[in-house]
Amino acid sequence: MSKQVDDFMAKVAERDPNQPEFLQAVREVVESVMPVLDKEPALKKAKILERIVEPDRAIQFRVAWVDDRGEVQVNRGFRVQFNSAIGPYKGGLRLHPSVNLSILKFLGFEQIFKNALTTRPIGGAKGGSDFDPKGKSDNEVMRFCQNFMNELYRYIGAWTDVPAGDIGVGGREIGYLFGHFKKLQNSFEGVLTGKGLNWGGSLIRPEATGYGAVYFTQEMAKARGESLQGKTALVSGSGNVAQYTVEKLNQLGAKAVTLSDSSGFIHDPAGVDREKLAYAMNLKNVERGRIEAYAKKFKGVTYTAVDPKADSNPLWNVKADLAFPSATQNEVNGKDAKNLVKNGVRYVAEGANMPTTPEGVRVFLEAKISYGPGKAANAGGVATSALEMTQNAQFASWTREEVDANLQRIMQNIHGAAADAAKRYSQPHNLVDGANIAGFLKVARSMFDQGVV
Ligand code: NDP
Ligand code: 2IT
Repeated sequence: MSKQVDDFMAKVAERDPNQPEFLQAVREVVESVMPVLDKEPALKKAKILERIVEPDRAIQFRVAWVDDRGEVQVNRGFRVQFNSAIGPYKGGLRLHPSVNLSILKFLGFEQIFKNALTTRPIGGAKGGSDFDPKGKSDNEVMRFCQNFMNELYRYIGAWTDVPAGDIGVGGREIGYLFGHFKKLQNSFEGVLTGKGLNWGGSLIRPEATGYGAVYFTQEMAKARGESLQGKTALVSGSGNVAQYTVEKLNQLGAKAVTLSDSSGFIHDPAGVDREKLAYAMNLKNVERGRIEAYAKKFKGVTYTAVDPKADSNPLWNVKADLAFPSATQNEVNGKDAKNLVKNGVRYVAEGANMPTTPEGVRVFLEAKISYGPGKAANAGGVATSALEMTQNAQFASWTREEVDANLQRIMQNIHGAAADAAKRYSQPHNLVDGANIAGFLKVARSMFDQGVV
């Protein structure tokens, strides 16, 4: 089997040798689905795997804008429309200096299977820019977003492609993007999700990724006859996903003891309670400050600067029961994973996309801990985006309770589908295979039905 995987990957790598993140994401899926394809000769003959690794299209464009000093700035914008077999393209926009085609292709590729797992009719896409929002004024962010939309608007629409937030894109950016799309197209439509509540947004969408990751963990705990009550959690990141992960953990009687940003992490052994979380949210969302300030504000909290080039991240060496990597890709390497397992972490749920390196994934699977890969564990965000699309299409607004009940049901279904596929095709504890196979089969069969396109 590994020869078949290696041969397939050699062909993918030949086309895109300089896209390491994309190749990493593809290999993981190919390793999971290759044995299944051997039992599905029709899908094999139709070359579904060869087709699914090629995006429907990848759009790249110039974004020129003028900063507050009057200087012209030039950024690169992208939208990778990966697959529309089961619905309109759907996936976030990332604004971060590291953004390039490899990163957006890995994200768009994973989005295909994640979106299929949500049970909603949404295809896979991702986009963004190497624009760095750090240190930019609101006006600069608005000008950037408007110029980004000056090109993007041609390719998106409520029935074509519906972008949303990701790193560096939250309510503020979605507002600027939506306002400018409406200006250009003269159409008030559900073209973006994560909108404000007064103009077509859904309750619970801001909370959904973090809440969903915790609901998913609850399902993994139930499968072991356990609950999250009284458990201690490591959370990385301090943005949208991390914040609402902590909120839901608190509501369920668990305790988060860490938060981080790209400079370092805080360790708060007493736990990030409601009041401290409110402080952290204001710090990150309003003041747009650094997480280090949290350690200066509250007693008994330590701050550790993290060197991204070091061979491990000390955050993952803090003792706990649960871990929620919720910052960025490849933030947990093999050594970090070993530290987590050694310290007794038995549940890992990925709020971020592909936060664990392949070596780290192997450590979790070999240790047979409960490990929820990003495509499954963080699917609550995009699932609730799909609920926002449904409300927009109906000109309706559901209550908080309705959306939350839907989200919980969807996370239960995702866990169930991944666990069933793992049992049927792989090993019962292997939710990586389970999520990849369950997501893949739905899309693959849809592509097969629709002919060679
Ligand atoms: P935010 O922009 O709100 O927060 C990102 C957080 O991660 C910040 O604390 C940021 O620190 C940190 N971070 C970003 N890049 C790096 C890096 N290269 N190294 C270390 N830390 C970094 O983004 P989100 O919370 O929305 O996204 C976090 C993760 O969750 C991403 O992987 C995203 O793809 C994924 N995700 C998001 C969903 C959503 O609905 N928003 C849905 C599903 C997955 P700093 O402030 O220093 O940059
Ligand atoms: O990675 C993701 O699933 C997201 N950033 C959310 C995408 C969406 O369309 O809500």
